[in-house]
Amino acid sequence: TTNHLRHVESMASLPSGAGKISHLNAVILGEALASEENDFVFPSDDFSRQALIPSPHKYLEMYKRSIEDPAGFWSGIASSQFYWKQKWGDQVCSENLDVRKGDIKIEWFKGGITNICYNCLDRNIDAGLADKIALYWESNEPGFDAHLTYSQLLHRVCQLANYLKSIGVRKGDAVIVYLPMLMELPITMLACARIGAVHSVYILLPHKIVEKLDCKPKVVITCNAVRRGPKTINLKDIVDAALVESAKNGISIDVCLTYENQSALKRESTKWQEGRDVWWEDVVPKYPTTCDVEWVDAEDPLFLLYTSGSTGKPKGVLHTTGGYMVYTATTFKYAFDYKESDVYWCTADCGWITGHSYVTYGPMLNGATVVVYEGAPNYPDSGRCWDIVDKYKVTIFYTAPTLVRSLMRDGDEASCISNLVYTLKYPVQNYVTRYSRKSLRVLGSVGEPINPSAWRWFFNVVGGSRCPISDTWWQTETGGFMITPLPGAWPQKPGSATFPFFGVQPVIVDEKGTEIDGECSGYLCVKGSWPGAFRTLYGDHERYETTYFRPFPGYYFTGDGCSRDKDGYHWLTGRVDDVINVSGHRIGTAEVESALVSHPQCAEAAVVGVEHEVIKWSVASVKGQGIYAFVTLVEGVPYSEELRKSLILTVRNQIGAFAAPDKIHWAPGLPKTRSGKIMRRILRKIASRQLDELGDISTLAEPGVVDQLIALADS
Ligand code: 6R9
Repeated sequence: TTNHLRHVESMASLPSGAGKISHLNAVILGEALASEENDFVFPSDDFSRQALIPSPHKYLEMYKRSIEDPAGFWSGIASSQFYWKQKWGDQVCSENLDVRKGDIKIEWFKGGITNICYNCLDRNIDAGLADKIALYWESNEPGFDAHLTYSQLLHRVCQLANYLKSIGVRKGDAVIVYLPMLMELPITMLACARIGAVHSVYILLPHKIVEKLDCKPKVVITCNAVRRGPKTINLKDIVDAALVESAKNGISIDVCLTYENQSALKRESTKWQEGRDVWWEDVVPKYPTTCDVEWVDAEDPLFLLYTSGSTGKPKGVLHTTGGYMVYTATTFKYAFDYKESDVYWCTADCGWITGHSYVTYGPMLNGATVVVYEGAPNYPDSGRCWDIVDKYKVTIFYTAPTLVRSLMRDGDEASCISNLVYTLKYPVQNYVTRYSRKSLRVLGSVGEPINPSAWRWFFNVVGGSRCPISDTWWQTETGGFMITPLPGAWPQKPGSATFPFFGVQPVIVDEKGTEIDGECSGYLCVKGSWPGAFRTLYGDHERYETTYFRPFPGYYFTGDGCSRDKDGYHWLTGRVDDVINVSGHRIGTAEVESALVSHPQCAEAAVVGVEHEVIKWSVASVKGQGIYAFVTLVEGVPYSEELRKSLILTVRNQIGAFAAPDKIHWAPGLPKTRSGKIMRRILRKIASRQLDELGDISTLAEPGVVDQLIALADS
């Protein structure tokens, strides 16, 4: 940290926005500067003036306090901004983070009695937000929408909470939630929290996961179907199949509460199991609109989120109540420079941690107005996001690089307009600029490193060069943001997540676990604990310790690679297993991908390492691993030999000859999870032609792309 503080201190002497306009222009023009590291994008004076953290000085002052006195820093926030039925005991935080000193233990605000649903709803209503819009819901089909004020939301939450109690759900019981982005999803999460039940939300419900659940759920909450783009997806069928599997493993579900999503599928067409299945609309509205809160300890579990580990059993990441509450609310507030008048839209699904922390809890704890969108971001066409931004006057827009790149690929020119109504409303025009977007003031990115070229497009085209981008680095395990820009506080560098959030001490270590100082790259770890950290892997504390605390004793190991530049900015280089070793050069896949994507005709790239001897196409020399790049192209651009050469040349020029891909594999689409992460595990198998070892592809957003890729492998 001393190192980090020194860097920020030197940065504190940088001028803020003033006088930097010409530099900013150079950045806007997209001039490929010699090094990304020297690319500063300064916030405007106007933005900084109104920002919660207006300068590096202010950040530094708060950051120092958060590190020197974490207990004082966090308890100050916890007691002034949240309701506690009873205050925590003598110790704000009690922890052991060193496996050599015994079991890993993290506790914050232990003995404090509270309820996160109360803090999201009742507390804000008491503070005068009863009639403020809590949720705007936008359907997949343009023109269909709904909204709820804070008091209406509380009523809905209480009705469901009462129903759940009536069927026997008690404090500590697990509830499985498999709902699309309807208002009923945050309602369900909040209702569980209100009665102390532990929700476990899924994006996908492959039976492989259900059969391995340790939490012995009795209730599943789902809906019959959802519309995503032109497709109708029958969720209830998926649930039914998963429940058949789980029954074989001794998990019997008593109640499957099913919301009838009428716009997608009518109830007559839904398969039904009498005695187990119940229509939400038939029961929930009959219950009272008030419901007493179940007061819980700060360390009582709030939710489980199963993340499909790359191998073996899924990991049940467990978050508890108090620390998570304080952390998500505080990170949301500062990283998005939140103001009461903001309208916030995060495109993430609630089945991803991003939806937990930054669709539901973080924003609601701040009394924010949140947009929930059911559908596909490019439906009916690639302008939909900006249509929604204009419709609701969205001020903070938070999304993933994968979406930014795909919208960038669809081009600024409208080339295919798929819907008649849209064609009439918007005769061929730019997908982005046909909308005003002037409400936007802060943009956000999460999930992967955002390539500098995608960053610039997001910044210049979407944000009109006006809106800072919060490139938030964090994980399911961390609960909330860890390394993130604070908008307006300091200049950004496109592609860098910048500096740690308050209370977070990132350290970069070498193979031996020794902390390295100054300009360096290595394994990213975290020293000390922060309130939002996960407390265990459900039912497997041993695996928690082995995976996260044993690799570098004394630290939490993130599994990510990271470098720190001369100005102290952090650059995430991807998962450390995504490092390729070519003739002794360690190359992060993210670096090569970034270079490829900076080519004007390349939309997206995924790079994997392959053993040289197994590849027919390899050059004769033995380089250890070869670099195999999958690329998707900007819409309308044909793949050609000339383009292949020019892509390779781009990488040579930007990184060096040693990083030039040995093989370019043209791909119409890439295999991704629903949260937008490229599944490199599958690409590695395709690259090394081990096609019978593809493994489970059921968690892919579009499993069809795998066949396409295989078909194109040797063309
Ligand atoms: C929130 C979330 C965590 C992994 C993480 C890292 C990658 C997320 C990033 C990022 C670079 C960012 N990641 N945000 N890499 N820059 N802004 O994504 O959680 O699904 O658990 O994934 O995602 O590799 O370790 P989760």
